[in-house]
Amino acid sequence: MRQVAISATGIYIPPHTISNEELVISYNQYVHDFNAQHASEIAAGTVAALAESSVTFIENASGIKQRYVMEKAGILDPKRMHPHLPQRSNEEISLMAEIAAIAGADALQKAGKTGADVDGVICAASNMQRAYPAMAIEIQHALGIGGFGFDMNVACSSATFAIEQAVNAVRSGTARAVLVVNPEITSAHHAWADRDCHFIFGDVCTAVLVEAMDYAPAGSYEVLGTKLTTVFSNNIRNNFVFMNRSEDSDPDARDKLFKQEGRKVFKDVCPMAADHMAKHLQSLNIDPTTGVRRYWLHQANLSMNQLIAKKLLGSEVNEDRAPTILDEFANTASAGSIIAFHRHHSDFKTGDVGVICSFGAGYSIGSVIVRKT
Ligand code: CO8
Repeated sequence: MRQVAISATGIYIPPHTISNEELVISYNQYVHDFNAQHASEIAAGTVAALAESSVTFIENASGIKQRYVMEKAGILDPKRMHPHLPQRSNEEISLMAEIAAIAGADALQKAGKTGADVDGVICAASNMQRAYPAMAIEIQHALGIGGFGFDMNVACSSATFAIEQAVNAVRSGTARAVLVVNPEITSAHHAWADRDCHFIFGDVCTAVLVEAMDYAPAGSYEVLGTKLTTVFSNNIRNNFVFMNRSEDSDPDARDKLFKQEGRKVFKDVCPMAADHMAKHLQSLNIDPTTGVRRYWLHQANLSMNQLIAKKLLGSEVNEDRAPTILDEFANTASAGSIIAFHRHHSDFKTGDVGVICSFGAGYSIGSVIVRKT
């Protein structure tokens, strides 16, 4: 079996930012408009009045300060509250493929490789722009990559689950290198008019190049192991699907967007993620406290990451041990732990070990343990 490494990562950052202040002003305008429009029903008790959102709540509850988005005006328009993303013709590259090709090219360039050096693309994200042809095949085409391409979705764990597939393909010799891309345009399927979650998500795309060790540049990150776990839960759900028309269900109904029981998710997932990493590290005889230099955790909630680290290590962790990027990016679904790795690995020394870990809908948890060569 071949040894396998992550040789480079890449990123595409969208052109617009929305601060919590901007988001709350727009959301509260929507609340005032709604309450004024339904004043008589609210007075009669047949419609519940909406409550305002607050910047203080958002920052205290989540740690998020801003998010990047592909388009801003539509999201902040209280009469619309979702982005304007004009439909492209079949002759143009699709939006997801475009941002994935940019992030992918960034990773290839950092590894000193071209598309001709890669034998596969996995496009792994929480939502796909279309059912077929696969986004991955369009990205393959854009980057001049041969071999195969396929799409996969394990929500927030899409990236780590895809890295395992890439590692297996390279380890078994079916590919020299596989490019994993995570184009997360969360803004298009987010419930911007729901006070409980309107602040949570942001857009981005990350890329990870997985290569055979004998082929990867010096200083790559050897993959010591990968571990995936799933446990069914309805606490994070989105019912938007190809059958909506045949179900005669409303495609604009609330359940056709991201929906969650945030408190329950927090409570369920923290112990699961800590236990998952503990077992994975134990299987490789690595001590979570002394044997791991850094944890690049999924970026959904700052207190969640603090609690997971505390359960795993028995003490609070600082930014050096478990860096935060969600203050700048918000929750970017599968891309969060990869952005943390992308931004915070240049200080690693040969032999340092780190853990990339995602957790989210499904529930799904994925970890990748790497060692700097
Ligand atoms: N402003 C002011 N007050 C608010 C707001 C708001 N915006 N929202 C809620 N409140 C109030 C509530 O009404 C409540 O008031 P009261 O106590 O009077 O009832 C109080 O604040 C507390 O509310 P919560 O219990 O809901 O607040 P929490 O402290 O639990 O924080 C969080 C909410 C931040 C959502 C938190 O629960 C959390 O982070 N949970 C974990 C979430 C998580 O990790 N989810 C994973 C989802 S990501 C994923 O799996 C990917 C899916 C695919 C991507 C989809 C892209 C669109």
